[in-house]
Amino acid sequence: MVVRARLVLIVAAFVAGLLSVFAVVVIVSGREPGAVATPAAAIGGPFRLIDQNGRTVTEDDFKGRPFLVFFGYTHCPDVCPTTLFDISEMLGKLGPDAERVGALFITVDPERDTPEQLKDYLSSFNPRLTGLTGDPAAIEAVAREYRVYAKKVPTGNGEYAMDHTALTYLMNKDGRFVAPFNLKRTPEDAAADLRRYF
Ligand SMILES: [Cu+2]
Repeated sequence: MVVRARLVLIVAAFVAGLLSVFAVVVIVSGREPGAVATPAAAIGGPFRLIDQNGRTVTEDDFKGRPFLVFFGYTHCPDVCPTTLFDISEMLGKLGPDAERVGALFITVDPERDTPEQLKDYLSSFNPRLTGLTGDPAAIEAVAREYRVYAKKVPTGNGEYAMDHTALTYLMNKDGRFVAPFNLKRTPEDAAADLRRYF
């Protein structure tokens, strides 16, 4: 229950942040139309990370395809595996069209989530998932761009968990943020929704 309550808080904080971005845009655009960044521009951005096969991956690799971004870590007890399972089910429903989307799992725990660890972990999920890690500075930078909250929480014996934002971001084929992507529906419905952004 504590974990759940904490996650609710994290999501609430994110939504509040998002709303304030929209509010600022509305206020600014009221004054000076045409010279304003869209809210979409406020979330996401360039990154340079390493995938589970040791290859360098940047946002350019997803140009022309909508993609989902989820931040988490492989030692996560429930939210990450559940989300990755839901994304996997949806990718399965896309069939061959799964090649037309990206699905990124970016670690907030680069210390433990090496490319090898990601590869091992992701072998339980849809092979089209891209696991991404990097040096702590690169991870911090991409988390900041996506306004992701992540914090180490010691659990005793030198072990730790990570509190983290548990949103799945839908980015369009220009790499711009569209909206949080809803996975709490049938994989068929989620897949149909994603197809609208091909
Ligand atoms: Cu998690």
